[in-house]
Formats: sequence, C-alpha cells, structure tokens
Amino acid sequence: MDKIREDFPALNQLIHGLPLVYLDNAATTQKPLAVIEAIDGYYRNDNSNVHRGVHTLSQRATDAYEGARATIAEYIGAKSTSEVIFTRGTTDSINLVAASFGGTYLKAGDEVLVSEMEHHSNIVPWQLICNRVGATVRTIPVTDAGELDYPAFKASLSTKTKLVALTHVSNALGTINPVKDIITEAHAMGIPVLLDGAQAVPHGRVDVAELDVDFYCFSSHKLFGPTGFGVLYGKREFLEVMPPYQGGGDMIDVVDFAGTTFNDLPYKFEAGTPHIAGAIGMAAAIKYVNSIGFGFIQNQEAGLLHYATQQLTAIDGLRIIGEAKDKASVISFLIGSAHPYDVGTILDKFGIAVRTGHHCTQPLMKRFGIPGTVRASFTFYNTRAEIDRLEIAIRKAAAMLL
Ligand code: C6P
Repeated sequence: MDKIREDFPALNQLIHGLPLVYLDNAATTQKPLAVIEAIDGYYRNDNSNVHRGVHTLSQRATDAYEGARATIAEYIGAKSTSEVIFTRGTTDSINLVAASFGGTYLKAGDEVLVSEMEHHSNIVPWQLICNRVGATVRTIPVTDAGELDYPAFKASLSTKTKLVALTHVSNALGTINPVKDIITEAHAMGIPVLLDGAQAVPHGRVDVAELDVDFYCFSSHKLFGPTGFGVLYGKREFLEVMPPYQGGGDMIDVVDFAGTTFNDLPYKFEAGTPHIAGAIGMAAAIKYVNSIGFGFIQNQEAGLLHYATQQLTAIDGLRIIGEAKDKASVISFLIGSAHPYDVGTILDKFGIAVRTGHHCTQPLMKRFGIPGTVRASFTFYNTRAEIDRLEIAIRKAAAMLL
C-alpha cells in the first residue's frame, strides 16, 4: 500500500497541519505519476497538432493520440476504434447524443426514460432536446434503499420510449444498477440504451460488447486521468446515421459553399483541435489501472466500504442515504440535523476531503426530502487508518454541531 500511495504525489501533503485524507474520489481521483509524466513528456517532446502535419512532431503526436484511442477501445471492449469518440467528458458525451441522436430521432409525443437518481448531466440535455421537439422526459422512481424501482422501470417502457438513458452507478448513493437486465429488457422492445458510466469505470471492468449497450459515456478524470477529457462509445449502426454534433476542422471531408461532406467515424464527431494531452493522459491512466488490476481494486474497495459502513453506522445520529444491496465504495450520510456544509467544513479542518451538497442530483435529494449529504468515496489507495480518522472527525463534528 505504501508503494501504491507513493505513485500519487498529491496524497502526500499536510492539510491544516494534518496528513491529507482524500475521500472525494467520486468527484475526481488523484493522478498517478505515470499520468503526470505521460502528459509532461508529451508537452516536452512531442507537442504538435494531430492529423494535420507531415512533420515528425505532428506524426508523433498523431501516433500517440490514435494509440490512446486503441488503448481505450481495447479497455472497454469496443469492436473498433471508430466507435470511440473523444469528448470533453461524460457531460459532453451525453450532450452529443442528445443533440445528434435526440435532435434527429425524437419527435413530439416520444419519451426518453431516465431515473430519479440521475446526475444533472443525464437529465438536463434530455430536457433541452425534449422541450425543443415536444417529447417528454419520463422518470423511473427510486426506492427508499436507493435502488431503481425495477417493476416501475418495466412498466414505463412503451412504444413511446425512444431511448433509455440511465446511470450505471449512482454518484450520490453508490447504487450499482442492474444494467445488463435493463438493456435486455429495453432491447426486447427495440429501444436503445445509453449508460452514464462516469462512476462505473473506476470500480470495475466495463465491456460494452458484452453489455450490448448502444451508447456508453465516461470521463477520464474519475479514472485517474486528466480533467476535460472523456469518451462516448457508440455502436457504429447509430453513429453512422447520426449527424455531426459540432462543425469545424477535422470533422469534414470536402467543404464547399454548395455543400459540405463529413469525415469518417470517429472524426465526424470531433470538430477542432482536440485535447491531445488528455487522450495521452487517459491512456496512461488505463495502463496504470491495468497494472494494479481490478482484482486488487475491487477487493480493496469492498473491504473499505464494509469497514466504513460498520464504523460510521456506530455513530449516534448518523444516517446513511443509499443502502442498495449492490453498491460501489461510496457512503452518503447525514448526522442529525447538521447541515452537510458545516460537517464538510469541520472535516476539512481535520485534513479530510469529502464532498458535500446535492452532488448534482437535486431531484434525488428532493426524493429523499434532504438538502444534500456528506459523501465519502473510496478508492484503492485509501486505507482503514483513513476511515478511522474519518470516524473520529465525524464524532468531533457531531459534538460541535448537535
Ligand atoms: N460527478 C461528483 O462529484 P463530468 O463533469 O462531465 O466529468 O461528469 C459528470 C457526471 C456525470 N454522471 C455522473 C454519474 C457523475 O458522477 C458525474 C460527475 C461528480 O459526483 C461531479 S458533479
């Protein structure tokens, strides 16, 4: 563990005079040296634009950029690199599908099915497009335990449903949704499925071919890579017929005032100079995760989740929000009537980083009748000793606030 933690320089610092306990991994993970060095190396040695130059640096940059696409495609089990579109992140990926797929195929009276536990970025893009075309965003309720109401999901599917857009793992509750069953159910009625995988990819191997998912969206920065970069995986049969999302350089074939033709996949959806260092950094992150292995990662996270749940539930007045049977290493909680911001501010004084607030899931907070939660999210570099520090700090916060 010491050796793993040495890979993450940001973990090794004092906050308010105490060693940092970083438990905000669902917001963004820390970056290993392998990622920092890959980005540094690119800017030091190979910095150039891609797909545009015959000179050596441009070729090196292009090779690294397209090499990253191959690494990412292999990682998620995509059949072809042409199904892997580079975006600014999960939010951008969902907006792309909403604007291009939604803008083309959604008509008045149609429905897009989302759940009550969605992040705003899997709600608002659908509201924007549905409002434009006269379609409706329909919601699947969430149970008291924070699970998807599966019978309600089944009952919501109809001939009006043109897309099911669901989160794979809830950022606010940690709930892991039964996505394989959901996809099978939707496909049986000919309905495509988009999954928001922002919180799923850091916790386990996702195989898009095995899932048979139609669109899969995720961000690099929650997977130990750089911010501002992410992926839209889409099945070729959809991407081929979807119109471009944005216009500009690289996404065209021939431009003429009489009419413009577009580049092949995936470039049709990648207008302008891309985040080259982002792609290189994300590929380095994937190689790093592969070197650690999901066997170790999942074992570590399951142990931390179990230990933290046990330690935290022993605290008087502490209530966990989200008790799904199948859960990622996330604990959202409230202590008595204390406001989450106050708890988070006190925890910071003890050197502990957690997230507080509505976690960009306001409808979910409304469902539970709460203003927000305090969220501790763990990854493989966290330790039981850190959870002990969290527990002690929560007890002190409770003594101060209640
Ligand atoms: N959730 C959190 O603290 P971007 O910002 O595009 O990289 O990811 C958006 C997003 C989409 N879906 C889910 C399930 C997410 O968790 C997030 C980001 C962070 O929970 C920041 S709000």
